[in-house]
Amino acid sequence: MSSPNAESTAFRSALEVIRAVEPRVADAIAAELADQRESLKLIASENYASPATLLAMGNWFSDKYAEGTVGRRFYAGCQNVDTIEALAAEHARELFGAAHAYVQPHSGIDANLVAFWAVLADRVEAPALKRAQARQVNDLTEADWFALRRELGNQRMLGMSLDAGGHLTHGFRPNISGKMFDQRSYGTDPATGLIDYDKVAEAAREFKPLILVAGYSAYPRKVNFRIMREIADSVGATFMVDMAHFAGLVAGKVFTGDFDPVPHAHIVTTTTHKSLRGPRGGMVLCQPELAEQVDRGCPMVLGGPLPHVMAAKAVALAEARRPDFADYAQRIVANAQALAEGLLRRGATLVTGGTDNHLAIIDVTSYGLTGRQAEQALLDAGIVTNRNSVPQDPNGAWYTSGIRIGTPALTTRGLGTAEMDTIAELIHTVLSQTRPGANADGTPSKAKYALDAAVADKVSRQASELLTGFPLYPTVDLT
Ligand code: DSN
Repeated sequence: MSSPNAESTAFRSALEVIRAVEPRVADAIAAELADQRESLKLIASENYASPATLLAMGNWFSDKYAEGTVGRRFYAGCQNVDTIEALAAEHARELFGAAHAYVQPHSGIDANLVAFWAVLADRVEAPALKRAQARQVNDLTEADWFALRRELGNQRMLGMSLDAGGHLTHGFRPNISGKMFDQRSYGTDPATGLIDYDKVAEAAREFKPLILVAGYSAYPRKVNFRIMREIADSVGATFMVDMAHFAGLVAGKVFTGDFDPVPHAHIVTTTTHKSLRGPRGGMVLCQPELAEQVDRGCPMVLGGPLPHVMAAKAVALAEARRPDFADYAQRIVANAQALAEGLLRRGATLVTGGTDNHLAIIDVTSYGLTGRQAEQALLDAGIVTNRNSVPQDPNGAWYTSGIRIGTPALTTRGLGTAEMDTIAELIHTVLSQTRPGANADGTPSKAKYALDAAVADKVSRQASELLTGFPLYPTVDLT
């Protein structure tokens, strides 16, 4: 434990040093803390990293180029970067029981790109190169590569569709993943909202993907990774899981057995800043056979690593190995379920009828609203959420019909199930009192809405009062 005043002193001193150069930056940093302290944050992908994690990022590691990986760098003088990268990887392997960990990706998308690249390099380019036998890689023309790919005949990805809760990088056609791969998506059962594993198996049999992707950014249920692996094996696909959203629940042993992706997947990607509560960044875990290609992520896919962020990853992963993190992970889910139950009791409609992870999706069409209208109305009342598609969304990916809510951040603040019921009441009050607006020509608007200012003010005050009992970063006093 650091001494009681150490954190206040550290942040105050940092701001003083920054203020001497560009006071507006120091002011914005202080304002961000004040805003975060005041807002009821229900964004499922956000959290509050520890002071130790935040402080580990502000140092000289930022000045160092370290392309390559531990012990095999393209720059001299990386001995200290080696130390922190090896430490972060060791904590990741131990925490998740993984054979190999690569802690350089700058974000979740970067982690996914490294994974795609590693699978392509391992399963497409390596055999193709073997066929090219005596020819040198540098001698292969672009036409040679295309010919080899065609010959090999498989650069296909099967992932969860965006409106069912999958991520853009799981093969959404306009995204780079949808350009790199011929893609097909699996959705959810229209009646239950749940993944239908028989349908996934059928799609896999028809499409024969090179990569089967599981994982989500807006699916409120567990995924059975043992079944998904069996499906992948049945068609010879590499099984990849993007656990960015629920990595904290895996780390905290809430998701075990069939629901822990690490023993089942060939390759697992994640961010480090969501339920895992680390610094903003990404990470790849994989089976030994993919390790060599994954470790070539930088410079083959990524720009220079961010050693200062790897230092913070090492700190946060060490924190996640402590017993109290398991308790935190359990509370995240208990809170999400209490919030979902509170909403259902008040008449809200939730995708799949509830949750067994850290998030829930409210279908706001039952309140006569689009996601865009609901998101803004809630924000007016001091409740920060984000709009999200629902399966087969009639309002498309911009306006949407859903609101995604999640509990990792408020759980870090210490709120519990009783407070979740109060929050359900506040959300329901706002949504039930918001009216959809109209365009100038009288047609219905998907963006305009009306919410009585008195209602917004009252809810906002109630949200602030609720938060007063749960101070954010209580050990940090900037005054
Ligand atoms: N932006 C992340 C989320 O909110 O889920 C995914 O990229």
